[in-house]
Amino acid sequence: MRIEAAELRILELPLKFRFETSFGVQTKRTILLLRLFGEGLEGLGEGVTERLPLYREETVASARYLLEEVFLPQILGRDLPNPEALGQALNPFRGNPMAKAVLEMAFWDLFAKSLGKPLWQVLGGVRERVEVGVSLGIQPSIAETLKAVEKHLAQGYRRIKLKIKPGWDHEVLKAVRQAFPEATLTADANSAYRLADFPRLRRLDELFLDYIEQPLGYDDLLDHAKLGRELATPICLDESLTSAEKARQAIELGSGRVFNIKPARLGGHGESLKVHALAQSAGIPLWMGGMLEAGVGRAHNLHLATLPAFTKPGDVSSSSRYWEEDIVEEALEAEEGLMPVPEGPGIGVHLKLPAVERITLWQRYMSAS
Ligand code: OSB
Ligand code: MG
Repeated sequence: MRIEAAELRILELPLKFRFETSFGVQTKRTILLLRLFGEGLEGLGEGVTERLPLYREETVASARYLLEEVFLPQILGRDLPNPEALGQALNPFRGNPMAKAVLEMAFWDLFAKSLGKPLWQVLGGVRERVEVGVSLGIQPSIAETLKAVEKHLAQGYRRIKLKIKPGWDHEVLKAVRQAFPEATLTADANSAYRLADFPRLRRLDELFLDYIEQPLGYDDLLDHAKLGRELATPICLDESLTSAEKARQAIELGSGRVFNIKPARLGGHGESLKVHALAQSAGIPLWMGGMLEAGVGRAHNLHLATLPAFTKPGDVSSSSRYWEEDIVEEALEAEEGLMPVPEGPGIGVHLKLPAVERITLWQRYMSAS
């Protein structure tokens, strides 16, 4: 597959809701969108960096810099037979998995299209629908939280995840547990606690959460292992898992009993497949995370979530929850808590170009000389 050209854009897409977490409030996404062109086909990738490094260290600006100045010049005009070859081209550059993932995932889309197959089949998926739940931001009150939980359970979502932080944790979770004794509930702290908060975290054990996601440092493995030995509730890692090497260390240390996979955080599908294999042999259940993706990232996530070790509901809910108008033609909508994987070659979604144009803040077209 010779890469003939690339188009990189920065889009700004307003969210339908205010999404509050322990690290801040989001009201819109700033999206890096990559179109890769080769052999008459187009591959699509969507970045998950934001303007500020509040979730992990990378930003829209750092990812754009690397894509424009380093990664794309490196591969334009080159003939890359498969995603492994692209991985090798990116390998000398350290870190920056989110920037790498934009290109890597666009290339997988292109690669699957060149084979004429849906991406999920090329990745080794085993199902055509993905079980999903929702991630609910911190609400203004407990009453509003209960209303939001009720609404999404009624829509058929199979798990409710609540964002928590010190001071917004036990009380709200207990109210939800009392109102919905049978619901599958989880909590995501986005690194808001320290090991010294153990007494506070231990109180959550009485609420029978399926897991608590990333309670401690965004890059930590050791303290999560220590905390995990003291809590009955399993710990799930999100932020700390940025590579297969980190996943191997997490398994060896016992840092988490559940893993959240986000291909865009791990450097792409190739690295995610390695984590999937490690988790499978260690008996660690996986679920597909989300970063408020628009249609391109959401489609990629759905394809990867068809692999066998994804046994818990993911954060890949209906596109219409997030956006008045998405950037792809296809509707990505859940029914009874199941998201159908888009059909057709590659990721199976097509850009709605007029909508993309309207929200483009910046763009650059680059071609092989
Ligand atoms: O920690 O999983 C997270 C969104 C942005 C950044 C981090 C996270 C999230 C979510 C939203 O929880 C999941 C989604 O609905 O896409
Ligand atoms: Mg998380």
